[in-house]
Amino acid sequence: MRLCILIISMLSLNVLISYAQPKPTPRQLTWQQYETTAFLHFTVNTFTDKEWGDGTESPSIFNPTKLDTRQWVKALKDAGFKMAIITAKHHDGFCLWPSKMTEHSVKNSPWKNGKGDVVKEVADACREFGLKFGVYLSPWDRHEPRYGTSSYNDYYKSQLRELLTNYGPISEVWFDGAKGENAKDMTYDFAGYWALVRQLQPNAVMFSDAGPDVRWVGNEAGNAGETCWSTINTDGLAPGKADSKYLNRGDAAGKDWVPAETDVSIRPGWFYHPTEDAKVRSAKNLVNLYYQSVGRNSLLLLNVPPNREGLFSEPDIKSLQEFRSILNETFKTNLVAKQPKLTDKQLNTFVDVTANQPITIDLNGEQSFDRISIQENIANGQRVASGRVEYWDGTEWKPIQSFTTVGYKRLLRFPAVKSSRIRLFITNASGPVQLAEIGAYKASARETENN
Ligand code: FUL
Repeated sequence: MRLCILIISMLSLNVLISYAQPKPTPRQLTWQQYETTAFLHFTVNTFTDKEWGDGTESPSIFNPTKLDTRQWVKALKDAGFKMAIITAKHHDGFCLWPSKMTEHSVKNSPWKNGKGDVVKEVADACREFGLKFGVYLSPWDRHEPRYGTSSYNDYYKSQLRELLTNYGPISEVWFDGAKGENAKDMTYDFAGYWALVRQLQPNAVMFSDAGPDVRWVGNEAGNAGETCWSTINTDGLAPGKADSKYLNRGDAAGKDWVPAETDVSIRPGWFYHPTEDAKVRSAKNLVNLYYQSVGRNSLLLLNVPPNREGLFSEPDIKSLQEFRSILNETFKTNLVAKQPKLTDKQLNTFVDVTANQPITIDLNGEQSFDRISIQENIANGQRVASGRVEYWDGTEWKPIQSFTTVGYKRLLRFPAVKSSRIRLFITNASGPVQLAEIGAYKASARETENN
């Protein structure tokens, strides 16, 4: 009898454990599938040639005479980006919208005679072109005199409220943890900020180093961990204080679903600098970033800084266009033979896979391919810890590549092989695996050529 009770309680514990496995919220799941999103760093720094303004900049220097947010957003749309996040206020404290809380804003700039609102123009362009819209509001503020006192939290929340109520739906709010070493002591009321976002924009995901919805990938070089779990333990983590290696890899045993966002700039700096016009990442370089972020279960947040005229510069637009055209060419034709669940581009139709029981996948006859894409049905969590793919060479199975985590997407790159069949081994998993999609592709020559 006792044994029976013990077994029953162990079984229910098991059920509890499997139910307790972290899963994305609907807003996180939607966000992850955007894959490529854009950052827009724009402020007084654009005119001073700085990366961090010190808060003494005069609003009179902000004068982007040809500002055209439609040009920015159209370029992003054409390049397949799904969201744009504007630096409404960077560390210098200058506001790109006419905040009622301060005079340090566009309302005292010559641009549009002080009647302009960059945040509104970006929000409107995003709506017009069908992109989601997000805002960055720096907690660290080097201009506002209240900074360093508890009343700054009210100031910050009032600004957040303005952004969250006057510009339509907001899909992401970015909380930067950065702060200069000699900055005044300030205890930010992050719990209060986050509550306000949940109340006013419940569909928005919130980014900070440590979540709550989206975490930093731990570097600004465009590199998600080779192993990248969407789970971490947020206990004891705080914006600006998290361990970057931990964030880069995530944590297989983490109890919180907080996927990694890979933020990186198309230029060396986050803001526009004329001297960097010749240092814009090439399309091929951007494609590599895509593999290192989206292809490792992360999301690419690529910064494209508008210039002093208020426009995207030509070299940036050219790289963006070519980037998407290469990706489109590479992933145009899935060489895997069509099957109802694994090639329908739906995460929620999947095949259950057991660890160490290979599944064989037919291609459309003999094919030459050098890319493989694998996806899990992350709506139900992330389970794959390691695996490998092999190809049939006519006589035996030969290895192609081993991998660790999969999650939303794992992209493999390898020298081309010719075959009509591949097989997939999941060698280790933290629970039952739901394999959602598999693809084999031949990369565009523009990706693989040596130049
Ligand atoms: C950092 C900031 O200090 C940089 O200026 C930039 O905004 C980057 C995205 O985040 O923490």
